[in-house]
Amino acid sequence: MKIGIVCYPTYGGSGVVATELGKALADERHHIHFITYSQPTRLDYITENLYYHKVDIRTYPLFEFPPYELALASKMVNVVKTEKLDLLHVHYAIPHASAAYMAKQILKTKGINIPFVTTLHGTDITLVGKDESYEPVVSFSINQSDGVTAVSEDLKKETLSHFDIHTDIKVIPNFIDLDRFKKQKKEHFKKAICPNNEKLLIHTSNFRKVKRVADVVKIFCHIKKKIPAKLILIGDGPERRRIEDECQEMGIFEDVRFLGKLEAVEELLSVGDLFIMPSEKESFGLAALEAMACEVPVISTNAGGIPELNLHGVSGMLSDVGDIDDMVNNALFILDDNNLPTFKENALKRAKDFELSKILPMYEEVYENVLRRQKNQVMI
Ligand code: GMT
Repeated sequence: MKIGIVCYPTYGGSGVVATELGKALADERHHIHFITYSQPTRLDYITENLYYHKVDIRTYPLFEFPPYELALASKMVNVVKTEKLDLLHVHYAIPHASAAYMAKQILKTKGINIPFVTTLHGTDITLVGKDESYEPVVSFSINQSDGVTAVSEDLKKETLSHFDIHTDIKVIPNFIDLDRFKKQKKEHFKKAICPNNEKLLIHTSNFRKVKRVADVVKIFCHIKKKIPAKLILIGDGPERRRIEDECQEMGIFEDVRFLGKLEAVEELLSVGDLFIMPSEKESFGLAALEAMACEVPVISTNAGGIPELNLHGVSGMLSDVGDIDDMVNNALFILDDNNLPTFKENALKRAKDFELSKILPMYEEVYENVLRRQKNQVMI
């Protein structure tokens, strides 16, 4: 198949899933065309059947807000025509699904029928999408999609309860490439960060409010009073500065390392003992899956789709959003030397349920169904 993939190319779960999916589909000999405003972060190589088309956003003094959606739709029209694509797959509803709808209508006037699949990732529904400033367009473009997928049962439920949807939504969870995300021998990292064999706690995120990074720091502070521990914070975003200030004020700055955006996050996860995900909302929790694949158990909230990934008492433990005391108790329980090896083993076992090879065929099936339906419509 020749597939056009549209996503946010920056650091973030939906872009990671879209790019890793495209790379895996290319390995299966599909022709994959990424259509984005910059090269996706995880698109770190190009092969004979992987392509990247840059969306040019022309500005004009009249435009206070450059019309990205129009530039994207125009680029989609262009790439579908020149590369003779079979299908478009857009990740994150806003504004990708509505731009795909526009491209589809334009192409129809030229006698080209291009179906599009929309994958809902989370905040495009739970946070931004249901805001009244976007809701009508989001509902419309989901309903107009030829196929819709959501990354968890919870996200599907949220979508159906907040939008008037009359199309089927297929749940396809996030996936993990276990060849890349696996425990590696990086003991020199551990020695450098934890010279006295302290327990190493890790959090990675885009430091948005919804991630509640301040809770990570509070949890760490309590744990540190009970056992020797260090904390690594990976990623960057709007809350980072405030969190750094808080660590200074709390007097724990020496035990916390801010590493910013990291490419080889699996190298640090390899030396971690516990991953902390105290998110307010999380449709799936890809960062937790990456940790689990590197044999790191997870303490998390029970928000959104996280319980579909992190199994309480097995791969980690779950608490209500903001229940710091419970998260601290859970963390201390897992970090106990009598429990930690079992939790680590179980974390990897659970991650294997989401192995790339198990999830990829689900997307291929969606594409095949969409193309079959389209063919039947043309015949009628
Ligand atoms: O978590 C973020 O803020 C990034 C966001 C995105 O769209 O890039 O991630 C969402 O999609 C990921 C991939 O499907 C999911 O694993 C994350 O749980 C989801 N984030 C939220 O729902 C907050």
